[in-house]
Amino acid sequence: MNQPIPPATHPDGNRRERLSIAIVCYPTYGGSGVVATELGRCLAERGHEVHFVSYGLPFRLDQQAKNVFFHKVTTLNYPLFPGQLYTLGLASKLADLADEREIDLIHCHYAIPHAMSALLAKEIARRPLRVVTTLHGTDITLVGRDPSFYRVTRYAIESSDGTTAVSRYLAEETVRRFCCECDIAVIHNFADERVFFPPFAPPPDFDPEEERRQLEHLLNFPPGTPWILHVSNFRPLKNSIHTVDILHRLTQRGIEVGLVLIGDGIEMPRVLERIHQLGLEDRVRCIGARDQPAAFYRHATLFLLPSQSESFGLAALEAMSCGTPVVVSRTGGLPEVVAEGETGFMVEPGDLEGFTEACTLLIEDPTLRRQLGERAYLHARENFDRQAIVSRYEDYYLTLLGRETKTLRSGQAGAETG
Ligand code: GMT
Repeated sequence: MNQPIPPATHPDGNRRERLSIAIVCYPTYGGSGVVATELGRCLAERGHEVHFVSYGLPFRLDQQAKNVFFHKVTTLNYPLFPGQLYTLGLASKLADLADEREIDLIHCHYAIPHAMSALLAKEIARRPLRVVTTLHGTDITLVGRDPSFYRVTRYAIESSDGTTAVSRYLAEETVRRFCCECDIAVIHNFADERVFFPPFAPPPDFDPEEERRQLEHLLNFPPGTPWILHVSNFRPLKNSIHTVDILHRLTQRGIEVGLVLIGDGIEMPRVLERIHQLGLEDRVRCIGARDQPAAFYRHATLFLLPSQSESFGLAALEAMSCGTPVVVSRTGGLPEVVAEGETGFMVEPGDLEGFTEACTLLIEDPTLRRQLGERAYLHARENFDRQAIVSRYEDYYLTLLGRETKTLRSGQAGAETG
């Protein structure tokens, strides 16, 4: 006989109903997969049963963690089909899972095609299900806008039981572009403070100086060289190539500086070519995709994100959580994450001279750098608190499920709507 399942424990001391949640995300190097993985892990730590469903293991997922399960979607590749019908394979997997593991709710990260698969699974499954869709960025600003997907994206947003967006900017863009007749809850992203902490506020038994020495050994820049960090999935809208142009301008100003690139993507060959064209091989380190980038964030001189568009900019938040000032584009949701002149600088996308100037200021003024780094850390902790954000998702689920939320602290029920 099944043992009674204890209610989920919650850091505010209340106990909540234990849910069985399916999380659908992309497994590849990218912010939406990271957010999905970190959220799922935190929900599992609270006692919920969390099932990740994707075509590959999400790149930061620890399968050994308690209450965490991974289900791989496989699809038939048949000569009549123009491509693999992932949407259908995913729907089928979700419907099976819902029945077998008594799933309460499917949480889709990135609308296309995940939300459509989840809605189909909801039709097929033999138990009632709720579907939550979190919009992350290009699912609205690029892919979903494409005429070939527009109607389906709009339908998916309107038909989900709940839709959230990672920034006010993205919620407003969604309403504007899709004329959606639904409330979109804004729930910002978070960075896990147990992993992303600064060298000046380390946990007990952690030696940041030893970590710095190891990193210096790995990077092998001349001793004392400041270095800029860029972390992205190297797609064209990240403007990663601009990091090399900015480095070039800094060296033309006579500034000794290095550049560390973490991640990979279709723009990488162009970036490598530009490094070669400008003769900057000695100053750039291409590290590739890392599932544990925190040490790099912690010891970088500054973090650079010159994107053309960015609905949130999770990498900037991770850098700030590590006490590193940021230089980012003034675009999309980044002004909701970065406090201008307080935690870093914002520059118009494409303004290479403006980016170079902001980097120069930080590289040449250690006092300013330290002040901004400290404020960045505090800003991240105060405004993007992990536990508070996980609780908002949890409350959102319970409200949609019509479940008991009366144990919540007053004023906490539900999310801000945009
Ligand atoms: O929209 C994308 O490009 C996909 C997504 C990803 O998987 O990398 O990135 C988006 O989601 C992140 C997590 O919410 C945000 O931090 C990124 O700003 C956002 N990317 C864009 O808007 C370009």
